[in-house]
Amino acid sequence: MSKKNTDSLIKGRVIRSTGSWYTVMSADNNIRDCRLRGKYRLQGLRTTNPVAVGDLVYFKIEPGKETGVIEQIEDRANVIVRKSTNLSKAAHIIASNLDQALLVVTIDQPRTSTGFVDRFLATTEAYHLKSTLIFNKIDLYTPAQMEELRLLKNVYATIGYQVLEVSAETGQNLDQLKALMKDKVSLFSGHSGVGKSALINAIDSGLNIRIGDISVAHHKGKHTTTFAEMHPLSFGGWIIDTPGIKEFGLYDLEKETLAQRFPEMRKNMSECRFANCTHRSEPGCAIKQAVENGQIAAFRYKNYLNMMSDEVSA
Ligand SMILES: Nc1nc2c(ncn2[C@@H]2O[C@H](COP(=O)(O)OP(=O)(O)OP(=O)(O)O)[C@@H](O)[C@H]2O)c(=O)[nH]1
Ligand SMILES: [Mg+2]
Ligand SMILES: [Zn+2]
Repeated sequence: MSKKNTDSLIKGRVIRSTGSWYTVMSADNNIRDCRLRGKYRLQGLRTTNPVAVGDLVYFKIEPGKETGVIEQIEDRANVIVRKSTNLSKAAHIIASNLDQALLVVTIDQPRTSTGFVDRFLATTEAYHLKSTLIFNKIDLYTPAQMEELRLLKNVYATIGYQVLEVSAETGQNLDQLKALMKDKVSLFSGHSGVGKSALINAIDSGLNIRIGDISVAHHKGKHTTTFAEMHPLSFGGWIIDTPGIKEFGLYDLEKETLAQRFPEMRKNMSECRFANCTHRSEPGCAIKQAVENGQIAAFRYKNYLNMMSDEVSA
C-alpha cells in the first residue's frame, strides 16, 4: 500500500484477528474493531492474511460508527510465516513484530516430534528470531520420559537454544518463564493441547483464557484456541497465544541455505570439501563426519534430510 499521510489517523496494535475483523488497541488502551480498507495486497508475500496479530496499523473511525478502517500498516520489524496448508503455496503470517518465539513442547499428551521442533526452529532462524523451547507437563512424565526430555534438552542446549522445563499444572519453574517474558513481545506456538493457553493463565492470573481437554483416545488437543490473540501481561510485556499447529509447513526456506538454519551445521560447513555441498552424499562432507563423531545429533541431521527431500521449496 502506498504511503499516505498518517496525521489524521489513529495508531494502534492489532491484538486479535478473526478473519475479516481486527481488534486494534491504541496507545490510550482503547480497543476497537477495525476492518481493512478495500483490497489490500502485500508486496512479495502471498498471504492468506494481509494483517496479522502484532501489526502496528493506522486507522480512522468510520463516520457515525464505532468501528474503524485500517488505512495503513507500518513496516514489520519481523514476521513468522508458515505455509497455510501443506498443499497450498500461500503463506500464513502467524504474527509480527516479535521479540522472541517460545515453542511449547510436550513429550506426551500430545507427543511433539523433533521433526516439528526442527522445522519451527529452522523457520525462526531464517527470520533471525530468538527461540526458546518450553517443555511443559513435566508433572506427567514417567522416569523414561524424563530421561528422554533430559537427552533432548542436552542436544538443544548444546546447539545454543535455551530450554525450560515447566508445568502449568504445578507451577514448577514458571518464575523462569516469567523472567524470560517480562517486557517482551513473545509468541507461544506448538501443537494443540500442549498447554499454551494454560501456561499463559498460570503465569498471569489476570488472564482467563479458555483451555481445552486432551482427547482420551488420541492424547491430542482439541484446537481450543482458534484465533491468534495478543494479551498484555500484568508484569510487563505481551504474549501472543496461537491456535495449535498440526504440521509446521515451511515457507520461504531454500535448499541452498537450509543448513545455515541449523546452528550446529552453520559452524562446521565451511570445512566441507565442496563449497556447494548439500551434506547429503558428497565426499569430504564435514557435516556427515560430525554426525558420525556424535558432534551433531543424528536426529537433527535426519530432520535436515527430511526437510531437504520434501518440504522445502526448491
Ligand atoms: N498435567 C498437566 N496438564 C496440563 C499442563 N498444561 C496444560 N495441561 C492440560 O492440557 C490441556 C490442554 O491445554 P491448553 O492450554 O488448552 O492447550 P493449548 O496448547 O492452548 O491448545 P490449543 O488451544 O488447542 O492449541 C488442558 O486440559 C490443560 O489442563 C501441565 O503442565 N500438566
Ligand atoms: Mg489454546
Ligand atoms: Zn557437507
